[in-house]
Amino acid sequence: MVVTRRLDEEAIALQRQGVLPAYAPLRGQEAAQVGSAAALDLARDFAFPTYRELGAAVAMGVDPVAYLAMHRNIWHGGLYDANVARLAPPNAVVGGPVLHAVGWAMGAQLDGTGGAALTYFGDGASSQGDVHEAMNFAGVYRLPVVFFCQNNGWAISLPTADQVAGGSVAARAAGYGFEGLQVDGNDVTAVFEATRQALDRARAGEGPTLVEAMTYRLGPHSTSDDPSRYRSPEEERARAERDPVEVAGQSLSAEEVTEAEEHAAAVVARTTEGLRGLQAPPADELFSFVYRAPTAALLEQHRAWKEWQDA
Ligand SMILES: Cc1ncc(C[n+]2csc(CCOP(=O)(O)OP(=O)(O)O)c2C)c(N)n1
Ligand SMILES: [Mg+2]
Repeated sequence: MVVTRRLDEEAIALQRQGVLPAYAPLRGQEAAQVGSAAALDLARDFAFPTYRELGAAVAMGVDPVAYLAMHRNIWHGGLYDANVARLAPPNAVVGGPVLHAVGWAMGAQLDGTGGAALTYFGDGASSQGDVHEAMNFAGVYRLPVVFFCQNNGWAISLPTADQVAGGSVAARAAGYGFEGLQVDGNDVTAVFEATRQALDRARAGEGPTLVEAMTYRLGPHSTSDDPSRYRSPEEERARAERDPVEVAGQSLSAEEVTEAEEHAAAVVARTTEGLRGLQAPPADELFSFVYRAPTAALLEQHRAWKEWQDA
């Protein structure tokens, strides 16, 4: 969580310095992300992130340079191998990862591999039509998937209360025929336990679970957002009192916290250097990864593109 917090701060600084064109901060959501991702069995499971999942990537052992490469905007998604990392590329389509996770879970059920999918999505995404369809499908087929909602209070400038009727996101699960529960998203142990149990049930063939982690986005929606336009400093201050990194730190000794900070500082230094040094992959790769074998139309586009490039 400390590595995540410090990397998140550094990513914002790098955006301000013009190294990253844009970044989506997660300050306040470290427990939700780290606790849930730590519950995965990386030999069998697979996670599907949104655009705000640096903490999940860190907890899954993904190289932060490869993850943050997406924010350098030099290539689609991150530069890590999703199959090795067991983490799909970051997905900026609101609700998008939920569909992918359900598709993956259906594959896992057919293959009998025994793994479960864990999908991230927000309180705002929970109102997206695609998400309802994905959850209903997962409920009908009893797929091995955990729907992990980070309710951070806001969908950009829209508060949860203005778009979630029925009391909670978790309450919706009943309509799809599976369990929905709320957990303190600022308590890393509680998040870990709830996710671990949900993943265990999914792998045991007991179907999906919706976990709604109640947390708060302490920073802006993105580096181009100004939250003071839609919420008060009093609200932010009150919510900062349950800062998940500080909450977790209370169960550590001063030496352990120092050790974590030293480790984080080293990771940040390495990541900054790596990100600054990243070169864009050859633009030709635009064509190489479309189909396994290129079509005639694609070859023609590639030829025309080369001609334009060389002109
Ligand atoms: C399909 C789609 N619609 C709209 C957007 C624009 N958009 C980006 S983030 C966002 C709000 C998402 O809120 P939430 O799901 O609560 O996630 P959070 O950003 O709080 O993590 C919107 C509307 C988008 N990226 N994709
Ligand atoms: Mg939100």
